[in-house]
Amino acid sequence: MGNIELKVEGMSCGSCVKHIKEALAPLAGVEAVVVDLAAGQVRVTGTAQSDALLAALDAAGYPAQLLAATTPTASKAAGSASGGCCCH
Ligand SMILES: [Cu+2]
Repeated sequence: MGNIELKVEGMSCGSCVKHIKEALAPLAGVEAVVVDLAAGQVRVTGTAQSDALLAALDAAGYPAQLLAATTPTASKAAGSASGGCCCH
């Protein structure tokens, strides 16, 4: 068991936090999901595969990347065309 730390783009409100938890919680191996809204980070405890977590977040509309194996992203995602929260 371990922790996987993810940097999640697009989180901007408490509903996003809820969406992210709902997206990750059902995945195999996920025991706990802790979301840090202010930092834009998510910590998943358990034996989940990081690939599955990233895929689930992407599908939920929150592009994410592994924090542990960070390749410094060149720049802040080119001006976030989506603009703001994706909650509806
Ligand atoms: Cu939101």
